[in-house]
Amino acid sequence: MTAYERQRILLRAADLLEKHNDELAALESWDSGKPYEQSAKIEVPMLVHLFRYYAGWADKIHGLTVPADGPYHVQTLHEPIGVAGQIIPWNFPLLMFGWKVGPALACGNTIVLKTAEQTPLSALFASKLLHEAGLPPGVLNIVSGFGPTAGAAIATHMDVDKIAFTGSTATGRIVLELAARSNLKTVTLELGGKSPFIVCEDADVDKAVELAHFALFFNQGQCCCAGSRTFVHESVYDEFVEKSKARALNRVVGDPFKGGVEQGPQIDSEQFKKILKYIRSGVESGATLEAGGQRFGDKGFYIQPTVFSNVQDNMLIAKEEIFGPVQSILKFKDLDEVIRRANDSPYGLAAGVFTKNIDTANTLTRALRAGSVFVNCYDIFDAGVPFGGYKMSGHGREKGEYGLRNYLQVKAVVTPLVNPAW
Ligand code: TXE
Repeated sequence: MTAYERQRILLRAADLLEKHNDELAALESWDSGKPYEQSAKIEVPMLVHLFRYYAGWADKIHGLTVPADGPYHVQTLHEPIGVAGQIIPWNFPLLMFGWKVGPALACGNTIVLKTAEQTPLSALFASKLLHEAGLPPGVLNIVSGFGPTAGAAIATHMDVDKIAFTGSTATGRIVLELAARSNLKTVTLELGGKSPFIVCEDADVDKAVELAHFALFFNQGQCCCAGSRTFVHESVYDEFVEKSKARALNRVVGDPFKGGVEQGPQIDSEQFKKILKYIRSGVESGATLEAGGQRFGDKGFYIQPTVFSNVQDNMLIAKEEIFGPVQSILKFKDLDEVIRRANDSPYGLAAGVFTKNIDTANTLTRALRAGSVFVNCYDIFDAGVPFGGYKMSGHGREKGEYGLRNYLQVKAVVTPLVNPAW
């Protein structure tokens, strides 16, 4: 298929996804428990935008001519890799579908994508719409299966040329091993995080509280890049803690299909129990429980928005990914100290910086070892902005122009300038 044909299909797909915004959003919220308003007003529109963005790339992917030494014409061809295996998680099923499928199709690959066991529905419907848009049979194949069987089969398959995985660091390691043991397929990984959110002494405390709250509690706290270590300068610490507590107590928890609800249930009983265990560990290790700490109500996997203050770096709640609505607030004195502590983590996915001082912002953005640094904002996921991790948060970047590199082979073609006289 030509690049122009691929572009037309991706554009038609975006139109169909947009037309079915409400059904897609309903499926997403049924499966995951996230607020319907969030699915309908943020996530499906982002998916639509992402398909238009990658449609725009489809006819702009090309190689170079290289001024090699000697009488040769050298060119590079950018070709599709072949069959892309893709394994996605349950926290953003539609967005993860888009981040993986959009660039892979723009580059001309075929796909076998496995959804998470908890959230199979929205990707099936989105894939149906892509076929309605003109995608030929066999190009995009969705497998609703379990990790250790269907997922592992994709990772070990000798005819799969590339694998893109988003999920836990432990499973990412398994996927990398399976790829190494089979055909050495190339692997991109987007894994866990324990991202610092740094509130400096010059910050407007009210705004910082709101942004730090959003950075942690968005999507029930189930974000790989959640700002889950809130570092606050000692001069504003007490005020920040008081106001964060009040904000958490005001967070609207409930039926995800009710208007105005900010927080639905956690994804499943396993995650629910894991989060409550971390809350117990926070209390036992001596952090101060300021708000929440229990399940919310007596039905479903709801958890009260929880805030801990006086959190120390060596506590489990400050080191491990909780993946739930649990904010840990730590105190710092100066920039060198907070840079050292923020970077003292095996993860490096994202970081937040809240300051009015441009020097402080410049210093922190360069010193922090993270794939995304958000200054005075958080969770900006525009299609053009690359996303991925340093250290054990992963390999490679998704979205933007960088995201295309995961799905392209580079072929060097060398031809003598004049036919050699043999
Ligand atoms: O993840 P898994 P789980 C983190 C978060 C969460 C923890 C566990 O901390 O609490 O991971 O969640 C597939 N071969 N994140 O157990 O197992 C699985 O079917 C191939 C962060 O749900 O990593 C699903 O499709 N695939 C994260 C996908 O991997 C396998 C988002 C993710 O599941 C497999 C989710 C195997 N052997 C959880 N085993 C993020 N980075 O956003 C499982 N899978």
